[in-house]
Amino acid sequence: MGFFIPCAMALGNSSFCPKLRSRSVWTTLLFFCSLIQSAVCQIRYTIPEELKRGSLIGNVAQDLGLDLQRLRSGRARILTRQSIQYTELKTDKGILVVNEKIDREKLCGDVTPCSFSFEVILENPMELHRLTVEITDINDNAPTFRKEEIKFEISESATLGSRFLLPSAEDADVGSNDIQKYILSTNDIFGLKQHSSPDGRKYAEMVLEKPLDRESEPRLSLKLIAVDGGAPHKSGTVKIEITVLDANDNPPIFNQTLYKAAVSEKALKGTYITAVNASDADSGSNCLITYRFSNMKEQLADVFHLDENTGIITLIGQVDYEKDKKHEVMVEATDKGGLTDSSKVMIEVLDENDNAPAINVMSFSSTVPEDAPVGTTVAIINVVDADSEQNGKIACTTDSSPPFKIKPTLTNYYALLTDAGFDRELVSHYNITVKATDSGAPALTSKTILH
Ligand SMILES: *[C@@H]1O[C@H](CO)[C@@H](O)[C@H](O)[C@H]1NC(C)=O
Ligand SMILES: *[C@@H]1O[C@H](CO)[C@@H](O)[C@H](O)[C@H]1NC(C)=O
Ligand SMILES: [Ca+2]
Ligand SMILES: [Ca+2]
Ligand SMILES: [Ca+2]
Repeated sequence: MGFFIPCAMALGNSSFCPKLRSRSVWTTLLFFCSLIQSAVCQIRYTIPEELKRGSLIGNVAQDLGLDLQRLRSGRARILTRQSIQYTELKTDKGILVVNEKIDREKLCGDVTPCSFSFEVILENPMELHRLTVEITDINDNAPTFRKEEIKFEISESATLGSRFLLPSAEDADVGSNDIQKYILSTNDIFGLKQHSSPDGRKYAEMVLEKPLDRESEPRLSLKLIAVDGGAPHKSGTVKIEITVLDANDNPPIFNQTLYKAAVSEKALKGTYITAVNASDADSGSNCLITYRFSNMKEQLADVFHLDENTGIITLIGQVDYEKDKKHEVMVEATDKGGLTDSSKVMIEVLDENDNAPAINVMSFSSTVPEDAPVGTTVAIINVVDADSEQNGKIACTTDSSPPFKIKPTLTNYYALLTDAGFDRELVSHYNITVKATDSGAPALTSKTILH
């Protein structure tokens, strides 16, 4: 626009710089009167942004020392190069008012101070006055984060003092209305460290102050709050979701220190004996457990089997009560990280009546004189039964009674005695059957025939 130069030249005699006579509550006024170009007076008003349309900016007539008559006759009007007509000159009152709401953020962004200028022109004679309106910031923008939520995955083994950069917020306002600080929601684990980048932007880091423990707190939800310095403050919040990743910090633990089981000595191969069970507070492969027997006697390795995944112990061989009444084996649980626990399994072998009494004739006189007295010992018999209790409790009898009878002597020994007189002419020869029967259910019997 070319009118500035011609106007400035055309002026020269008509203007003066009036004294400041009025000052509204929220405007300030400054004059710059050039001695060289005395016709040009600069007036500067300062107003806050966001005033309503029609709000008073300044009394231009008064401040320029012009009366309303002169404004009218001079057809006073505003010349501006701005596309938006922010101000309006009310010639009837001689005041400058807001024509269009002014948004400082839109007009100036981060630039401070924020102002725009325009001219008031009068004709007959021509006068040109420059007016500058400075716009001060109000706190009309809250800090905002670009995202609503940010996620972290942090190992529970992270060392104390580890730092995690947090996103910064933006606040379109300037100066003290811009972000002043960050606050982290109250928690026991993370602290906050605030920094300023070289361009003055503030940002924060989260600092690990207490150890993480996935087992007790697998997830943490925190909030980062950005606060500006306006009065009143405005703030913005972003959620911080922390997933605590597992470290193998828990060994497997058996649910019992001793497992008791019993197996019959008659049990078939594949018989279930018991199951051991360890659990591990960790997750993923850190809680995958395998089981094995530890320090097991070699011969038992063919008798018992421990499934490494299920912990189930089965019989794969033969147990014999008569050889071992119980077996004690150690079991070990190992997680994938190599941490272990051990426990004991006591397997009682249940006796079965699987042994018949064994009859041994220790001595036997195959001939007996006809006049042998009643009660003469004919044989000494030893009977043993490998079973125990009732299964090994023996009764010894003979079918040839009379003239013989059996009498227990020492433990496991029996005597076969004559129980009547003999008459060789009647019976010259006897076949004596001795029977030994245990008290098992069912009972087992052995016989032997003496002749
Ligand atoms: C192991 O024992 C725990 C409790 O002691 C139980 O919750 C779990 O189901 C058991 N595991 C198996 C495989 O039986
Ligand atoms: C331990 O685990 C075994 C196998 O799952 C189960 O039978 C037993 O009841 C558990 N013991 C306890 C004390 O929970
Ligand atoms: Ca603000
Ligand atoms: Ca603002
Ligand atoms: Ca863990």
